[in-house]
Amino acid sequence: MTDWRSQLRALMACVALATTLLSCAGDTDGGGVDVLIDGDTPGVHEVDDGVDGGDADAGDAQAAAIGPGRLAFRPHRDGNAEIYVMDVDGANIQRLTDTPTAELGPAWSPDARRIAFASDRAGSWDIYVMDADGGNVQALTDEPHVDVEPAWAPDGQRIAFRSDRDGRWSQIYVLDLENGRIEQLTNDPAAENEPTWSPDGSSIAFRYRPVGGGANWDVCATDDAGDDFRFLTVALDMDVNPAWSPDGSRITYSSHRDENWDIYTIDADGENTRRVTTHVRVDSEPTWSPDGRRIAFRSDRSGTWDIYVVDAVGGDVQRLTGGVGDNAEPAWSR
Ligand SMILES: [Ca+2]
Ligand SMILES: [Ca+2]
Ligand SMILES: [Ca+2]
Ligand SMILES: [Ca+2]
Repeated sequence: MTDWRSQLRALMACVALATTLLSCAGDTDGGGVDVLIDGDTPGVHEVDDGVDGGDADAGDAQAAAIGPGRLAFRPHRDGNAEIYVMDVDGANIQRLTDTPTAELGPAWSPDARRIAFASDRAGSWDIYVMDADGGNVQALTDEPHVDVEPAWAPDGQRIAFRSDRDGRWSQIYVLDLENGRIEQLTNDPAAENEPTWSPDGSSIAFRYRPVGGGANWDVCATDDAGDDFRFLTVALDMDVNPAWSPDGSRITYSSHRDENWDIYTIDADGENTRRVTTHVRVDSEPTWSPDGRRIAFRSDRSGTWDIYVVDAVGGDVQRLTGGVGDNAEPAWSR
């Protein structure tokens, strides 16, 4: 490969990542850049994050206090985006992917044995799945459009994702893992993305913006056939990053409605809005603990992008990552 071509590809990879990240933050359209770079075979890599919690007993006690499960997340500490996992107290960080391209949007299978994600490693954004240790990577989609933001259905048999494959930049599709069939869930001129399943599998919530909606994104939902469309937020500002609680009763999301990005929750019907964080910096990308008692999220409140955890009703915030490498997209296993 000539040097200029290598540099161009690296630049385009950066543009693709930045575009997707901006889209995740809720203030642009995007995700439409395809980059052709061959990927390496992912493996497991131990990484020193600088925040390892000391002796094992103390770490275990801290993790037990926070709750069950593990956290997948997506830092940018290796020159491009990779999928990592860590214990819920921030210890035992492992890198699961190792490619020169971007891996985004980790999503656990309901049994926590597999992780779906999006990558542009084969020349277009596609949905992939790997074992929870980074092995056994398989492509689930393989076509030239942008397929990103996977969300695993509670039955383990379906994955919802965002795609522009019908020519509109953001609709939601559902892939049946048994037969490979892909059904279009939303089909309208508006933009829908960031799907999240209700735990009974009957509904999918997502981020929605009508044509001409500007920055007024909302959290909306349909049933799993795409019918029964309903608004769950109505504030005239950006309401994004929805995640359905494990017991189905609440949905968390990030919103800019109070002049800066904070974490909120609502009942599954949109009632009883509660503001969970009140920090002046950006709090976004919330994900529930499996017991529903905590919410992990991304924030720049310490001057770097890190993963934090807070009680779902609000309160003290605990930092889990050590300030290295733009940590984002936390996903708490079930
Ligand atoms: Ca990568
Ligand atoms: Ca694709
Ligand atoms: Ca709104
Ligand atoms: Ca904030």
